[in-house]
Amino acid sequence: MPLTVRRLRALEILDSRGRPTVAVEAELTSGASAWAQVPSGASTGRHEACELRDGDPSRYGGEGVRQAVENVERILGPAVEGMDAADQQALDERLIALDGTAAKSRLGANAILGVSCAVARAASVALGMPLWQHLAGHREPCLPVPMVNIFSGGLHADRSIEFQDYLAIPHGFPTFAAAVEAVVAIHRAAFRQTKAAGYRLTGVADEGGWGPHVASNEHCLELLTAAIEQAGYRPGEQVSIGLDVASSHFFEDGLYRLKTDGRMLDAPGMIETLAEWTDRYPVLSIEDGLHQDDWDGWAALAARLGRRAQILGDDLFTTNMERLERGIRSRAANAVLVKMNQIGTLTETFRATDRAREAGMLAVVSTRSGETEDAFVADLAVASGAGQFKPGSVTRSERLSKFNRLLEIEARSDLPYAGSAVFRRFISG
Ligand code: 2PG
Ligand code: MG
Repeated sequence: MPLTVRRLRALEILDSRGRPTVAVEAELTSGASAWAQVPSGASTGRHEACELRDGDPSRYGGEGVRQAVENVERILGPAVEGMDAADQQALDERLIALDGTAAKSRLGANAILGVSCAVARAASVALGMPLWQHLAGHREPCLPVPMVNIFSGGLHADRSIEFQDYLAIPHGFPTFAAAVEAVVAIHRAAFRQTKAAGYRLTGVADEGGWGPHVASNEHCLELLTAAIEQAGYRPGEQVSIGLDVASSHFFEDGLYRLKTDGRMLDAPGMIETLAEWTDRYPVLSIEDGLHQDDWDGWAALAARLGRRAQILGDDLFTTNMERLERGIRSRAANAVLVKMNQIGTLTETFRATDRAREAGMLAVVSTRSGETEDAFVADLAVASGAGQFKPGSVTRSERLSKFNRLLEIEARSDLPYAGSAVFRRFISG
């Protein structure tokens, strides 16, 4: 019996930064219904799909999403009523066609993604299947290695330093649960290291990591390496480091402005610096090391470091197939960061992880810096088989909803933990 969409409802809710976002409820004729909540970024790439905001300064400083909510209830809902909720591709194609613009700027990618996810979850409820299993289809699901934010800078910590994320990658563990235990110990050890180095910590940054005003961008790498050791783990072997440079956000007039370090670098200077740091610290992943439109620079960075580390495109690709194809052709990166709301439907999101695998690239499913308590993306990460997931840190409930969901999936299934196998091409021995 087909699972038919009966009705969609939508609501303006708040994300983890207290900014409005969209929630959608899908009800099927079987009686099953489910909600989905849409995340929102801060360090957004120029080529992302459009997040529709009202622009009415009298409400939430113009950031309200009432128009997106209305688009779900008045336009998208009636158009998908009667469709088969289990046929995600047909549903998403209808949504894409209804909008009709490349960036989903007419109806809003936030409105469209809410519908795409809510219908998928309602279908999984009706089928009595865990969401990850319903989403996985022919793919090989697994528990992903989390890439966990320990120190934050850039737009997630009021520009305390320029680099945005210093992440712990706990690949050398047999289970997801053991990996979580390790990163929690490292997060705590990082607090102790930072205090011992004389810095004041008064709270956590947007993604739950520490956001200290350290003396230099490199110093966070020292602190994180020391924290891994102090927590009792072997850097590089059990736990490696990831960087999200998010460099588009401090690139001005042709230069990367590392104000904290008193340095201005061009692209070759950035590549040199990243290479030096990869020599000195157990760096296994470098995201957005160069700005979002420097295709030649990216190819040079990947040629220089791509055998030793994951060269990961976030703002570069924005989960957009045209940009991903260009990156594959030009060897601009060896990995793609995948965010549902950068593109706006589940079908397009899976297209990116599937294409990466086919092209021999790695993929990392990611949350946004503005999240909600919805853990949909955790199921997506499992279903994609990507083997890597970027959930933010191990504090703040919008982050823990994802960790806790993955712990639950691991406990209730036989799925393997992706572990060090994901990084085999970089880790010798
Ligand atoms: C990123 C994300 C998550 P934002 O840059 O990778 O860390 O941040 O959602 O602000 O784009
Ligand atoms: Mg990023």
